[in-house]
Amino acid sequence: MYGINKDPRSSDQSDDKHNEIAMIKDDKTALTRRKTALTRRRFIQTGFALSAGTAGSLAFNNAQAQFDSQGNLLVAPWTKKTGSDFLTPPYGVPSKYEKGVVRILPTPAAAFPTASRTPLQNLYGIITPNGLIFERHHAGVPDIDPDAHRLVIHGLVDRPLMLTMNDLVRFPSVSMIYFLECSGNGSAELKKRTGTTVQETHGLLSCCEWTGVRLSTVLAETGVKSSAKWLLAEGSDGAAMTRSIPMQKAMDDALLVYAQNGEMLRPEQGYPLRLFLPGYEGNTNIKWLRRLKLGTEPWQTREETSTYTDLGAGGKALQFTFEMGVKSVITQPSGGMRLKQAGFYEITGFAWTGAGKIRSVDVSIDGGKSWDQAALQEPVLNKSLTRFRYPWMWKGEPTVLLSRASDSSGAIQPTVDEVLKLRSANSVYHNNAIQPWLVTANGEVSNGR
Ligand SMILES: Nc1nc2c(c(=O)[nH]1)N[C@H]1C(S)=C(S)[C@@H](COP(=O)(O)O)O[C@H]1N2
Ligand SMILES: [Mo]
Repeated sequence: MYGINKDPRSSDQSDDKHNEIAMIKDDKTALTRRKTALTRRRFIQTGFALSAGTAGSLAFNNAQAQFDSQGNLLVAPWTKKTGSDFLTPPYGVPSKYEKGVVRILPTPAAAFPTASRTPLQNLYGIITPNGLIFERHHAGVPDIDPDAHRLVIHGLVDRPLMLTMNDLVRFPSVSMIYFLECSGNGSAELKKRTGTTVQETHGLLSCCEWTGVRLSTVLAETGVKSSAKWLLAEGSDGAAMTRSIPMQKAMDDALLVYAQNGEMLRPEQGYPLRLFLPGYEGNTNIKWLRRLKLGTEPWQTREETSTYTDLGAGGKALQFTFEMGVKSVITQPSGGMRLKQAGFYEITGFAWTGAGKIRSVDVSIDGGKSWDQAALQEPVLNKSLTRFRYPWMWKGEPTVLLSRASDSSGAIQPTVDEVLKLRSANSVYHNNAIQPWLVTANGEVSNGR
């Protein structure tokens, strides 16, 4: 009845294309599959319409408009001709209709922007595409020739080593999916509402499949003296970013990473080599890594004394806060969006924790009066973003949407008041507070901080 037996692509095609289409037409299972898909879509529409009470109150258009008077599915103009040739440049880019999906600099614009933010509201699944990963650099992005790059390992080791990139890629490698969050993510929001969108409030966050060699594998090659308790990691950028890392972490799950999401690191992510410390604050993941030194104590570098310490309730600096706390945020709907009509929406977002795995995410659709468990999308991985989903039938009432994560260590995401209780007024790092999104009766969604 929907005219699906008449394949719209069979008109106006080259001979080769024609043969392809003929093969598809012969494939009865493919046709049956399409028929079932259409019927199922119809059923879902009816199902939602029934549960909402009135037909047409939902955000789906009547499929009838897609068919001509004989009941044949209408054919779009782009179906009637051959598409464009292979696109240039040969490295592919998203559709031109997606050009609004980009990283942004902070608002209001900083005099010297040092971070760009990931458009979390536009992401699907858990992986951040390489062109959308937030960047944080303290002295810009260096231009490093991988053939000229060296990693030196020295200090309390049996055999100091200087490794080229060619040496490093010869080691046994691993690929792991992990999140990376700047400990300054949401720092301004600790004091007051500053951001409009989730990109502005939470965009110093990404999740990739990282490929490299385990640091413990490389350290087995140098030998580690038993007196070694700390590791110094130094970047070769203009900031010479340098942090002290406990040896326990270095031997546990630390990676020397040279690739992300299936290709070599992007320059802004540390090309050609970065340290990756799963679950640790972003700053410790030293990019453009050139040196590792083993020692007995932390070095008290600038980035762990004057910055990247948390001010406790009495104003005393707490050192160190390596592990990122349990956190979640709803990305759809989120600040700056508008719900065009009452009806069904899927509430979805991310949850993550530096402590291990996400155990559960609760969602409130009534400003925290009641909470209900969201579905966690598999895979739920160690120190990775976890996608959660919650079905919501919005009746048009003004409300507040919240999400609250808990993790495998038993930690539960706090409210902003609970975070502030443990900190002094000038504290800026590690804001893992629950994010409220206000929804007005006309569907506008805004930051409820
Ligand atoms: N060498 C070096 N490493 C660095 C930085 C830097 O400025 N220089 N910035 C750090 C900070 S503060 C963060 S949050 C992360 C950001 O990683 P990304 O730019 O790949 O997202 O890198 C860290 N590693
Ligand atoms: Mo950071």
